[in-house]
Amino acid sequence: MSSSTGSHDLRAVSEAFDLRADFVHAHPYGSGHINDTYCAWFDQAGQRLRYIIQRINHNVFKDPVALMENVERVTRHALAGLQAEGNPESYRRTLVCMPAKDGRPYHKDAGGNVWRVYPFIERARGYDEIENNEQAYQAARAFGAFQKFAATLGGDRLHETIPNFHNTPKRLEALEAAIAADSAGRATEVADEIAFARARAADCSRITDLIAAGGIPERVTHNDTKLNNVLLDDVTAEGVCVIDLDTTMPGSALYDFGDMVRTAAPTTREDDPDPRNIGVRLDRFEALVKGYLSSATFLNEAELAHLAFSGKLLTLECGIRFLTDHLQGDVYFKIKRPGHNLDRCRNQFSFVKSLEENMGAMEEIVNRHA
Ligand code: ADP
Ligand code: GN1
Ligand code: MG
Repeated sequence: MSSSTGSHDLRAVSEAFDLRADFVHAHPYGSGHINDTYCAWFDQAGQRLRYIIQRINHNVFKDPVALMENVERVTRHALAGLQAEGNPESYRRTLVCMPAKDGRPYHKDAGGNVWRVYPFIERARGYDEIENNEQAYQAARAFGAFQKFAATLGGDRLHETIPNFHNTPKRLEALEAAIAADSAGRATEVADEIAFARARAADCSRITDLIAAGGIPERVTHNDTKLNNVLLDDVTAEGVCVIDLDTTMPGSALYDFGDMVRTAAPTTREDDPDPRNIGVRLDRFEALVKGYLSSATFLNEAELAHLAFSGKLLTLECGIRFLTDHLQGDVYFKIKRPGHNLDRCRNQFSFVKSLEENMGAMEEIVNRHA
């Protein structure tokens, strides 16, 4: 069987890890925009099992070793907590870093790529597009529980794997720089999108101002809570495992709730090329609020007061990032077709408009449940 996927030899990579199993084959897996993810099958003493093998995108994450230090700390703490409570599925409820043969939680290859291996979480999956309110409820409940557990981490502050990741004013500045440079010659054709972003500069700084003034606390947050970053049980839909921990670091609870709204409250997927298809479903939003508040029991008044706004902010920020990447020639997010980032940007900005139109109703929903 072939072990070479693209330019990477997955058999060779897996041999750097202490898996005590024979490599069978590997194939690209999932729809993440950042890392190179593979599902790799092994034979262990006659039993087939699979692992997730990932190459960390070191263009996006400048210090993959520091990133893995974060991931190792967070996952060890989660496993210890699950075992202490006697959870019968402790290795299914958290990611676990499989050790490399040198004992590290990662392997650096001759080309400078940093690789890691996680057990494949079976009988659960992540969704690119939401199907029902129960999924919204369970995903939000799982991310809220993740924040609650992360608050018990203790020790040093986690590394900031991407500095200013959700600093929306800085994201707007990056857009202005990309417009000025216009390195791909695309600025004139996106004048409407540029105007849309500029008209919302005041929104961009609303949360960062509150954080600076001390009204909104820093917490350990996930920072990438899109719906497909939590695996839901195939049978019960329960959120069994929060994944994609690369951006788990100091942040605001609102960044996490906002990104759930961005990905679990719309009527269509993030890259639907027809922006008219996207709008907010208030029943989905309500399910998110209920699920999140069922586990995130620690929020202060200012956080609660900005839950509805956070969805708009994170969607605006993501649209700004897609537009910036389009202007820079698609250097950050993986794309599958020309104009993909522009489609994503238009879709996100259209969702921002729908959120603006429904802000009163969303605030009323939060008030009813908070
Ligand atoms: P990216 O940062 O590129 O989004 P992720 O860590 O989210 O990378 O992984 C990409 C996809 O791989 C996920 O959306 C999920 O479908 C799948 N995946 C990742 N880790 C696991 C795991 N341990 N078990 C099962 N599926 C996984
Ligand atoms: C990326 O890695 P993935 O696909 O889960 C991105 C998020 C964006 C998201 C948009 C490290 O998430 O910030 O919101 O795409 N992750 C990083 O879909 O930039
Ligand atoms: Mg992901």
